[in-house]
Amino acid sequence: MNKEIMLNKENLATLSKQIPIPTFDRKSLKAGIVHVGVGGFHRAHEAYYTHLLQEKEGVSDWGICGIGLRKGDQKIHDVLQKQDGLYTLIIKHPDGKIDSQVIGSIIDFKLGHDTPDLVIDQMVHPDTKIVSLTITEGGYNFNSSTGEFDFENTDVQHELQHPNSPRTIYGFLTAAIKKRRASSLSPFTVMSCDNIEHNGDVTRKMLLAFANRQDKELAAYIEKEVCFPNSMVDRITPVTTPSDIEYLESTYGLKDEWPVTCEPFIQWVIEDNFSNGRPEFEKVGVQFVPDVKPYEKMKLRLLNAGHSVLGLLGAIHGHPTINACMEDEVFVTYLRAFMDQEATPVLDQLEGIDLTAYKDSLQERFANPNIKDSVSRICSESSAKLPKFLIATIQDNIANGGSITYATLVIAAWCYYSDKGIDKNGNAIEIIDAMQEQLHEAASKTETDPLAFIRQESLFGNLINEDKFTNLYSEMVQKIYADNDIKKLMKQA
Ligand code: CS2
Repeated sequence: MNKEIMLNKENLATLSKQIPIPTFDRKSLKAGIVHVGVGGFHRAHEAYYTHLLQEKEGVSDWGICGIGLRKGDQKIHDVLQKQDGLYTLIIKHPDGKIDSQVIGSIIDFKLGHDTPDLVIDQMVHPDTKIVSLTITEGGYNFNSSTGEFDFENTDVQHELQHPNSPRTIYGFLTAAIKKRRASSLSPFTVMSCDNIEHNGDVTRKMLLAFANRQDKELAAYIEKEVCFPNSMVDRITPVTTPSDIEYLESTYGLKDEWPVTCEPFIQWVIEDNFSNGRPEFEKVGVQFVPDVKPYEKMKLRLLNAGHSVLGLLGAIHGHPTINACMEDEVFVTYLRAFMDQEATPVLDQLEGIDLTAYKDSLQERFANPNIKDSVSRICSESSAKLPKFLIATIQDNIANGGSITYATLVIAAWCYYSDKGIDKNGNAIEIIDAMQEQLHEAASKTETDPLAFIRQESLFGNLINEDKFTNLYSEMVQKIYADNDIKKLMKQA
């Protein structure tokens, strides 16, 4: 068998015989975008759109410098450095067709925990016009129930004392904005690409809260000069598996240590609100709109919440993937009932959007049998996701007198999942959550205090005082604990 060819810039010409490679001039690219959080999603979404724009227009101002702020980012840094920023995007269609191509928009990578000064310098560089973020829902450091900045965070406390050794995104952004200002450079745009309602407004509010404690004058400058566009981002991007790496080796003789897989669907709706110029992303299908809020709410409350509904119920039933859930009629019916009867009635008016078609398309996307998106990815960090994706819908329906049955069963399933960590067949479930210990501790009191889990105010706010919710939840959670037959309860809902 032939030896595989390593993915790097020297080998691109040889590889071009097997697989599409970047055809634009990567050497002349400047890092106009500094991106924090180079996970699979960024590589399937913003970096892909940026690649498409290069392919189409060959503009040299908009390459990407990746940044990792956490120790865990070392691996992606090492892989991308070794591969000269190149990686393969594997797009998996529902009919089994697979399109793979090498993406070339990432041109550099720096690590914040290792070399904070280099990260700040990169953000301060005159070429930098946008700092974009995919730092996950939990990375924004706000209290879910109050929406206020969490000053208790020890990293935040450290950087407030030591502004020159930042640790969180807020320390880095303030240090960089301050330096740019001192050098009379225009500020960059801060562009959040995370699944948070009003993601730009939230980033702005949190950064201002932090900056106000650190340097009030700088905070006033940020408030006046820095733009934070809100955006809705969408592309289902499962965790890369060893079989994806093997697929590239056996199909193309290509050795890529960390490719990305995703679905064909892609969407980015963003407000045209930039401090210092922007790429002409509209040329590659990005929608610029005056107000993105209705779109984000629709996506978070239907797609992301729908994922969590399937993920948590699927996890305790024993379905390994989202598409396995969608092969199960009980799950499909349940998902649609949740979307139609609970999520849709509390969405805002959306002109020109056919919600029925949107929900139909979500069902098709979830059912894509080649994506194999694990329920464990969906359930990971539920404590940061559910308050916005699902609990907000329960709260809105309580206020409106609407149905809360479908969403409440999911909360009861989340309690059981956090407590027992096993599925119906007794198999252990891998739980990944920054609040894992607290969740487990609260959930484990359920047998003596059925409402223990929902007493966690930072997640559930004042729902504990809503009898409609507590009565239903209490009944459901006790039924799950009695025999863990989630499908029976789903059918009864
Ligand atoms: C998922 C999202 O993390 C989750 O729970 O719902 O990652 C989802 O796949 C993306 O937002 C799709 O755009």
